Amino acid sequence: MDSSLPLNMHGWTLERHILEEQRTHPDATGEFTRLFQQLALAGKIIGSRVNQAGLAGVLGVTGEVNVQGERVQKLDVFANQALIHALEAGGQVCLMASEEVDDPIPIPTDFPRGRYVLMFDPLDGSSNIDVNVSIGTIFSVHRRISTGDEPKLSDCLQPGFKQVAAGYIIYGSSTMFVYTTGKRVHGFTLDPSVGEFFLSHPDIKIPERGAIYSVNEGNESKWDAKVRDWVRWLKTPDEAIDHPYSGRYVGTLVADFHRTLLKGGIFAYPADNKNPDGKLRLLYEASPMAFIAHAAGGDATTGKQRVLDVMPTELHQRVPLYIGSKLDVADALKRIG
Ligand code: FBP
Repeated sequence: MDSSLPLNMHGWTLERHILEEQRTHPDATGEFTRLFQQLALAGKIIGSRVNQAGLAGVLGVTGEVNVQGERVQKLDVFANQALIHALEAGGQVCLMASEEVDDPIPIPTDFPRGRYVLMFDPLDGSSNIDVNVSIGTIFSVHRRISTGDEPKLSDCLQPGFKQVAAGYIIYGSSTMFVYTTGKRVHGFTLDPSVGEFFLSHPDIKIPERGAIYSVNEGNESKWDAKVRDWVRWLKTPDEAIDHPYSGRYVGTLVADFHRTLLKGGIFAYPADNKNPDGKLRLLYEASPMAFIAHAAGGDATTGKQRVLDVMPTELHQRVPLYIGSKLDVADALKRIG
């Protein structure tokens, strides 16, 4: 889908960029452009509420527990509603799925249905919402594969390499929209005074090797020996291989991945004896991030296989994740495999 765009065109909005990409795409219908317009709108709405959270009385929990067994944050509910509302009426999607909702979300019958399936984590980094640390929205787009009147769960349970697009919106010191359609990764920064995302990080390439590792070392006692040894190896001084690496961990996947994408290195959420399949969800966390990592020249593994090759069996299934620079992921695999 990508074409060789004049990437140094500053002042290019996200919408213009998608339009340019679509222009060279043989069967483009404009559906994709509208899908991204609505995703960007939802991102702006969520971003503005996140920025004012302390004033708008939306910090804290609702008192409910979601399908993941997590306490639901008020902003989780707001973000989930903002995405559903922005995407359900446009006629681009036929089915949605969210971290906050047990089952796939049907499109109301009085709205037209499109050919895309959208899955998302409406607000990633829930433990950081109340403490003003970067959080984000993650999305994954597939084409519908089922036939018949009603889309099906099978439309959601597709392997990551089948994605047609993936991305995230990070609500940090600035709000950024980062996406790929499989070949290149582009980043756009929101100019709140204009209300538009502008191209700020064209054609992002992840360094082949970094010098930063990112993992919650508080889980060390729950890891198996190989994972423990791998992390200790990263921290052990060895000039010949530029070790020790520096440790960075925000506790928001979007933020830890964004840094890894720009600076290189490796982020991991290994399996442990509390989470034998890891903590992160395949369809709307690990898989979209893996799609972006590969498009930027990086890699992503569960420790046993490429994340993009995992055949999903459940909507909210979890997978271990090792993601980042190609050589750092290869080193991890050598040691934990
Ligand atoms: P949600 O906040 O969307 O549930 O995502 C899970 C997450 O917060 C990731 O963003 C992050 O990488 C991880 O969990 C942090 O987990 P822990 O607090 O166990 O390190």
